[in-house]
Amino acid sequence: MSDKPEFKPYTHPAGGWGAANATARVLMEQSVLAKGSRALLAMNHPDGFKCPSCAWPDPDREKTLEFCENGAKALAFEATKRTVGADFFAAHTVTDLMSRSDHWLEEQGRLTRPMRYDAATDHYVPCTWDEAYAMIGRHLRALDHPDQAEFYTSGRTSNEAAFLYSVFVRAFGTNNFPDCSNMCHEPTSRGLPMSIGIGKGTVQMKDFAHAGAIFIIGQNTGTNSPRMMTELVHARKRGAPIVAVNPMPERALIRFTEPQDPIKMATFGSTPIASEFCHVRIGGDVAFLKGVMKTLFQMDADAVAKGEPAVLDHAFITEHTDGFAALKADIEATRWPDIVATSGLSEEQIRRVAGIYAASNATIICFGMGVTQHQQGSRVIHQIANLLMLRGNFGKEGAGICPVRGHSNVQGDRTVGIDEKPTSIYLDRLQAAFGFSPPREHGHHVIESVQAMIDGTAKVFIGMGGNFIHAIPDTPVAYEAMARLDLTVGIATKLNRGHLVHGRDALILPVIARSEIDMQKTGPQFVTIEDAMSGVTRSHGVLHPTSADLRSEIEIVCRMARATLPDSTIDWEGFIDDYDLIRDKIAQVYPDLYAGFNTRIRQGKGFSLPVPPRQRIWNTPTGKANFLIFDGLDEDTPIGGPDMLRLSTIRSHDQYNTTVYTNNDRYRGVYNTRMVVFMNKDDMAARGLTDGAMAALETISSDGTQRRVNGLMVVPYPMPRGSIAGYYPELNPLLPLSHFDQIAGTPAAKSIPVRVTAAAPAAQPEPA
Ligand SMILES: Nc1nc2c(c(=O)[nH]1)N[C@H]1C(S)=C(S)[C@@H](COP(=O)(O)OP(=O)(O)OC[C@H]3O[C@@H](n4cnc5c(=O)[nH]c(N)nc54)[C@H](O)[C@@H]3O)O[C@H]1N2
Ligand SMILES: Nc1nc2c(c(=O)[nH]1)N[C@H]1C(S)=C(S)[C@@H](COP(=O)(O)OP(=O)(O)OC[C@H]3O[C@@H](n4cnc5c(=O)[nH]c(N)nc54)[C@H](O)[C@@H]3O)O[C@H]1N2
Ligand SMILES: [Mo]
Repeated sequence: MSDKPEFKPYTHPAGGWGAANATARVLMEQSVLAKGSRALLAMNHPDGFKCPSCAWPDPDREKTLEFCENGAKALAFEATKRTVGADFFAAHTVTDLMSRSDHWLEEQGRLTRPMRYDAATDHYVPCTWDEAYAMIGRHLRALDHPDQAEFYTSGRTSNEAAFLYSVFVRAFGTNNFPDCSNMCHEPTSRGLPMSIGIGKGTVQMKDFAHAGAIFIIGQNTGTNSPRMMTELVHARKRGAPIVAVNPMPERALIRFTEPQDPIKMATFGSTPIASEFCHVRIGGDVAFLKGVMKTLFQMDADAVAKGEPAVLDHAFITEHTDGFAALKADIEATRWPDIVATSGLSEEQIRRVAGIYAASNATIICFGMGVTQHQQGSRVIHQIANLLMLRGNFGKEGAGICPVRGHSNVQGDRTVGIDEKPTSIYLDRLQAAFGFSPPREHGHHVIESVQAMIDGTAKVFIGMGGNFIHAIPDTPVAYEAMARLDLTVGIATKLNRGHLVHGRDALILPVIARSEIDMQKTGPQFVTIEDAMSGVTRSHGVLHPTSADLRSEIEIVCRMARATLPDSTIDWEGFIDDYDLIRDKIAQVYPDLYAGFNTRIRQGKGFSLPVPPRQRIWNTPTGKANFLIFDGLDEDTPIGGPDMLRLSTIRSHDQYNTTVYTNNDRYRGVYNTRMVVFMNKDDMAARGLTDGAMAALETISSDGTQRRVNGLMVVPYPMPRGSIAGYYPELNPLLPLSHFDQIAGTPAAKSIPVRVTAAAPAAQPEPA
């Protein structure tokens, strides 16, 4: 195949041989065939390690293999034989590395030893671990106030490391915990408690087998949580309808072949997935949800008038909810023409979906970034909860809300203390368990931390995993702000852009990965994670660490703490030797969740944390599940004129967030480029754009800043009119820092108002 950018629509089912071949190829390319397949056998097994890719739980049924194409990719790129050591950094200045693509940086391999930035030569040079810790301690102790430091966490970090990190940072004196979840499911964590008293999903894996219908709103299952496809295939095979709501007809939501189904593989068979595909406009989900609820109210009134069984679950509504009358008034006042115009869906289709929902005795609604990353993302979730409550779909087998989380431990990190707004109960327990008084002032989330860097009040940035600089909005502004910091520290497995956009002093600290053996004084250690359904499980690495000079995240946290807080009475060294001691402390700080942690985690596959709505217990101020009202239908502030397009920044099939595996996106038919914009043919024609034309996008905003990305290939695609899409992180320069959800602080990355400006030539940096 040529290496020219091209668009060739994909017409096969997703999964199947394409996925099986891609799995074999990626293991081969990363030269990890032998060790990779050994590791794959151990992935997601009770005595193995948890897949580093997504937060979807393991099924209850026994299978010999429990991985997917994208899990295999994540593993292959983690277990790769390629390494970047001292020689690599000696051969490249940081300026040189900056000119390379993200894909190229990722391809170079695993970090092997601690490195320090040397401004005199513009190279990263080797340093010892002790020098690194001393540098961190020196910078942190030199600050006027602990709030001048920002402590980022990405969601691969284990419960044990995240818990100790939060203890260290609070003992140091700040609650500045920007976290990847701030950009992700924070609207779930902050918005959903207002409805049902907890910011977590209420379904368990076994519910999928009992659901009468499943909705998937704004989530690209086949790419981002492929193991969830198994549940969808099973549901369809037993006749449960699936409703997909998405501006892109994602391939796996239409047809799918399980790569682990030998008969379907041999016969090239496949299963249709969505029985109803709702081609919603970007930001049209509230209109859709209100339309479904409007139909339900009408059906209920008709049924009652005819003396037939009610459509709404009035017993549940009376006993368990608050705010029903106000919701009913709001929904009934919402007009069909507005619902149709905003959602882009026909009244007929919305009524049909309401019929599916009304006919199902137990419904699960799943959702992803297509819901959360809007200016009113949290309030869209309230409407999802409302719809579920109308038919008592909480605390019932086969029913509930299912936020499909991203990073494999993003939910767990928040549970064990990575929270810029900690509760006083938690802080009191922390004080009792560790004997220091933690700061009570709330700290920074991601947006606030970037603002502090821009304002010059932040001086130090420490990144526990992740690639902060490429995940956040307003890339060029963020680059400049980051470069003014006194110290940046990247605690990471792989080299990424975040290590190249650095402060005056900078460190790269390489860690033992999830798949690798973590050997300490008391023997090999395991860590734990909490999946998207609140299941806590063990993770034991099985591969030998890439280099002897790697350290565990836990050791790095403890040694940073010791270097920063020399007089601390906490036994940091003891935690490094024996991770059970950390779990004992977690149990002490969270007795309601983690009592008996060390015993329970060793039994079977682990245990589930309590989710009160499963028992119809509502920890809200009213003591009930609350129907909440969404004012109007606009998820995003209307801005711009008739030429405005809503841009959604999404993931390709071959990337993991900021990690780009290849420049292809198989299911969407894009090859050899990521600089594309998916657009409806009529929107193209209205702008004089032809297939494959080059275009530039410019953000529409009122803050006086010009945000523009050039060199985008226009791909004609079945998008609704006015809705366009392109890839994250390449399009993050178009996302203003001020464009975020007011409840959660989550950047509205799925709804950037833009216009197409003059055509521009291709500008894709892809050096050899
Ligand atoms: N292989 C792989 N797996 C991953 C990741 C990865 O990058 N690669 N990332 C992980 C992480 S951190 C996360 S958070 C998840 C992300 O997984 P997803 O939640 O699937 O995230 P996205 O790919 O950003 O896009 C979500 C979907 O929303 C749709 N969409 C866009 N705007 C709207 C809208 O207004 N309404 C509706 N209804 N839909 C809309 C898009 O078309 C797309 O199908 O996946 C996790 N798993
Ligand atoms: N425009 C736009 N922006 C977005 C999004 C979007 O959809 N559109 N999505 C947002 C979302 S949902 C998220 S979650 C964020 C993601 O933001 P991040 O979580 O910050 O980014 P990742 O790309 O997942 O981080 C990858 C890096 O993590 C490091 N790493 C990998 N494994 C480990 C490990 O085990 N330990 C340690 N210490 N490091 C490790 C590697 O060095 C790798 O380069 O981006 C957000 N930004
Ligand atoms: Mo995420």
